[in-house]
Amino acid sequence: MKTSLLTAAALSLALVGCGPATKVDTAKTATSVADKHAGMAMGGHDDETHAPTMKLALSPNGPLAPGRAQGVTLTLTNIASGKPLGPSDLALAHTKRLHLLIVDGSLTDYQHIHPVVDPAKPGQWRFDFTPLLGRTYKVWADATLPDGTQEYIGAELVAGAEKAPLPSAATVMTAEKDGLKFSLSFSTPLKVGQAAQGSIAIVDTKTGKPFAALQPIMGAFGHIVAFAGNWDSIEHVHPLGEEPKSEGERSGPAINFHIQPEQSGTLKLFAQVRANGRETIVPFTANVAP
Ligand SMILES: [Cu+2]
Repeated sequence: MKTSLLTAAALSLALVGCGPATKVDTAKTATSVADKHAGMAMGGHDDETHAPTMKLALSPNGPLAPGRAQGVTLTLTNIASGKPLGPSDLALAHTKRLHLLIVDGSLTDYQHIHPVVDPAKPGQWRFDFTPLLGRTYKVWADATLPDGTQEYIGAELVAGAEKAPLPSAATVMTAEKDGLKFSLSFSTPLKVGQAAQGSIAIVDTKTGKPFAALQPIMGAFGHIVAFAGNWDSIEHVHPLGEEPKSEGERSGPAINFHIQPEQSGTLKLFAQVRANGRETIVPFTANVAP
């Protein structure tokens, strides 16, 4: 496993000069990959796998129900020390200490939430969650340790007994929302273990012209998250291109990223951008050849 990952890393270096995308299977264990964007920007490549070091626990303050906001208490614990982790134990990544990527079993209701710390309860975080569906959700905490090691730590939240249908496998490469049209393409057909560059071109639907006024959102011009169809893994996606240095900066008309899928089959991607002062999330479905 270690060897294959190293090979994959070398391959991705050769192809696009970026680190490996790594499957994380936290239903059982959480693999992690050092995901050093700063290092990447400077040409450094010190990605490597580690055993999971953190554990995630979620406790809703009441029953979760579709369409209703519910407070949830979150504890992130260092497995070795048993110590709960607060903001000072985590590094800033994309302007936040902790990102939650939440998705239901059909991979349709995706939400990106930033928990906050309760000053009265050290070691405890909280967030409000409004599930749209009465199903089980997977919550992936995206946390970066001060040494730059990034981990995805998974846990489940049950919002009802409804069984989620399998994610649709039909390819969806375009999306339209909030006056923008998004078209996804890949430099090469997606294949397990093979690096590819993805690009999402954005057009203003009113004028039909390429849209080049993307605003910074969490220290980037766009965030892309990719879930494998088995619902049990999240793929590493590395944004490419310059990061904004000020709020006034604009970018477009495309956002580019690097991905190296670790799972074959359906791949669901969500792109999150900010334009005209509004945040927009759009879904895509691609397929990864074995
Ligand atoms: Cu986030």
